[in-house]
Amino acid sequence: MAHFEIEDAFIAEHNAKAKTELAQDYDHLAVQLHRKNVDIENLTAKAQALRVAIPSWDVGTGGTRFARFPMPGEPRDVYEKLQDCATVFKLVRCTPAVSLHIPWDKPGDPSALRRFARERGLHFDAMNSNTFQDQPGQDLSYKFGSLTHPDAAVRRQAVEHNIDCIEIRKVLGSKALTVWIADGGNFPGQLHPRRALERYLESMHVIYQALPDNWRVFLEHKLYEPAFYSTVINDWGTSYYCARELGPKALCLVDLGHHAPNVNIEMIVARLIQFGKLAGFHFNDSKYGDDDLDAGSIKPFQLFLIFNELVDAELCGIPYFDPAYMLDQSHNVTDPIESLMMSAVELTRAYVQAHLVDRQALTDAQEKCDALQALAVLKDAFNTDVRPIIAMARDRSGGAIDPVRAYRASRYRQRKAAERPAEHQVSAGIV
Ligand code: LRH
Ligand code: MN
Repeated sequence: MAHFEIEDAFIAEHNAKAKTELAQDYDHLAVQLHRKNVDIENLTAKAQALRVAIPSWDVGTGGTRFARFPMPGEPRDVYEKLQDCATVFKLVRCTPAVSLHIPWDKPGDPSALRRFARERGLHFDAMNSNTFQDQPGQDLSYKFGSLTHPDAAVRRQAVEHNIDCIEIRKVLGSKALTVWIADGGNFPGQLHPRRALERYLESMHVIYQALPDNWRVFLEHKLYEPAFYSTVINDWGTSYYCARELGPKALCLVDLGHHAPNVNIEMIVARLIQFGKLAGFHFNDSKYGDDDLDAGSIKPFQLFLIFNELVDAELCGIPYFDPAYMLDQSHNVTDPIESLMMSAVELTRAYVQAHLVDRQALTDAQEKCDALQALAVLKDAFNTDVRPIIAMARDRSGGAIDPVRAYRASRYRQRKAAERPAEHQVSAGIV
């Protein structure tokens, strides 16, 4: 059965209806920005240049420990996941990279998968190892930990899994491995905090030695869950210490949902930039815990403030500043393709608004201790409606001016429901 794909002609036809209004809104904004000596074309070029990676595990419906409500037309294997990632890329044009999770997406034939991806304009970004679940036929369980498990044999098994991931990646062609471990305890006394961290470093040193030159390993910290009392790599400080101990190829990845409520994440970003250890991000949003909600859906100002630190570093030409931007969300009640498109648009909004900040005026206010003026400079950028810029950027890059409307008009999901009869029974859990 042929696989339905949205054609460029369909997108062009869709855009034709919206071009006039977009041009009017764009020209109007251009006049407003010109008054501030801002060249709108520079911002549109920035919007066209932004790149965000899509996590393969996010194109399926997510769930919680209580339930998961699959929808018709869900991808059933890594190839169908790539079809959906390609559809997101086709409509928003800023997501050519896919981040795989092993073994969820372990390809039988990595070079065939690489070809399939390339034929759809996709390539692979950081790969994620998984020692937080037991796989069928696995010798030793990760119930009580993986890289920090008291039993050296379990640690060895976890190290070997990460090295397997490195081997797969050599064929798939991306140069970063993300290591998030769930290791921790549910009760006081269950873990010896210092011994556990020593074992983490001992295991990570072996993985680090297996990394080819110019590759990077991203350490992902998380405050809690699934461990509910102590987590071994629980915060950015611990992650930073480990990245320093391991060496220049080790960097710290910031998943926005992995912090206690109200933690000042943009400050953590500024620190990791200054220390030369910022790997990149798993963007999402949350109200309480690691809710994995759509980026910018709950705290859009925080997302803007994070990009304000990133753009400030970009403009200051911080050496080796090359953060990886990835989404990591769980789409429990929306069509994942729609949520991923809107989240990519939200990141582009925050990035463009951060480029709108009058850096000289901000520095002047900071140096004069004029707190109100400093906030006003940031708010002026955040309150500027840059949607005409990011829509124009999509249009010029061959994407859809209104990606969700085009996607719905294509009836892609309904067509996939016909192509992909559901195989699985309803289950709980994030994927
Ligand atoms: C852990 C995490 C990690 C992934 C997993 C799917 O909460 O953010 O990045 O491996 O989600
Ligand atoms: Mn994550």
